[in-house]
Amino acid sequence: MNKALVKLSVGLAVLCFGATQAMANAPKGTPSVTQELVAPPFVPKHDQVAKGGPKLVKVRLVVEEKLMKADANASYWALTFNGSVPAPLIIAHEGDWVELTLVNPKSNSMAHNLDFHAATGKLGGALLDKVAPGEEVVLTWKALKPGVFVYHCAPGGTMIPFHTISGMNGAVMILPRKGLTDADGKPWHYDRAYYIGEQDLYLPKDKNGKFKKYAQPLEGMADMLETAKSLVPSHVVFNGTAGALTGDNALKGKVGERVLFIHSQANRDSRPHLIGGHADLVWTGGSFSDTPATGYETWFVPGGSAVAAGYKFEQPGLYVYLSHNLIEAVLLGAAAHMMIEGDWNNDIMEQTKAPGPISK
Ligand SMILES: [Cu+2]
Repeated sequence: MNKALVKLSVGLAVLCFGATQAMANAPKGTPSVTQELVAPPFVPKHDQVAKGGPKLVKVRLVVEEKLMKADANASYWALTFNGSVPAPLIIAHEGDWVELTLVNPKSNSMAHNLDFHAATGKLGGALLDKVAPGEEVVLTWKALKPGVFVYHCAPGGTMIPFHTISGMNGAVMILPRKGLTDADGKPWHYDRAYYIGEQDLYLPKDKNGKFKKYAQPLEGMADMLETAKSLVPSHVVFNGTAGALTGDNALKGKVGERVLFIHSQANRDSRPHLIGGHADLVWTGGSFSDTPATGYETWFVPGGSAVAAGYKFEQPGLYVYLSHNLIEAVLLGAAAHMMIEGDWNNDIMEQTKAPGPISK
């Protein structure tokens, strides 16, 4: 190689290096932490109040296209990040950077990417993080807005609704550095947090009214999009499957504990309600920059968003956390159980007379 060529290639290398640095913009020396993501309804280990300065929070999502049950009679090709519907909750603090490694193994059939509603620019990163089967990509973005936010796959055109209604969505929680505060601005800490991802499914049926089966995801795409145009879901489920969070899989808690519920719906409106309880605090629209609303019976999750609600449990026993469109909750699947341990308080509720013959 002559001297001029060497100079040119060194120059190009510097340019390329410069471009990489511009995208991965956490300043040199920023401490990094690897966040171990977990399957919902659980949330990764995290500090509610940030310790020290901003960090680079590293997360890894691996695409898995897999068959899942919508209920006992229907299965669907779920397009997932890390194998769950919804995808895992990612947690950082305002001012942190999130470094996503997105891996699309060769065994998959399609390209996938991520649009982070919490991120700023390039369609939420979707223009920078698209990967074909056999590729991986790293995207770094700064958490500018505190709140809870949806992320979802958005590879372009009809693939956007197809991937999103096939389960390819999750949520990010960006906590204020000092943690959450109540309506009076006082610190509000939670004892537990649960992430409820609500999924609307539009599964095609055959002439006999049975749910169709497909050998791989793309085979059912045209049918599913046609069914979806009706805007009438065949299923509305929590955690990917009707009954995934009921019975033995009920969410758990104790009397006196404060529980934070993070509820996301990437495509459709929802209206969470806790039967037998309330929301003490609701961060309407998912924004932690705003003062939370207080004492709600039912709150609203606009399609394409996540919302956080906090409640201190006052009584033990069964609660049902559902979408209070009761048709969707009972007939289509959008219900979870919450089992609370503790001592009953007769001051709050008592059966003052057991059922018996009418006395007058
Ligand atoms: Cu996708």
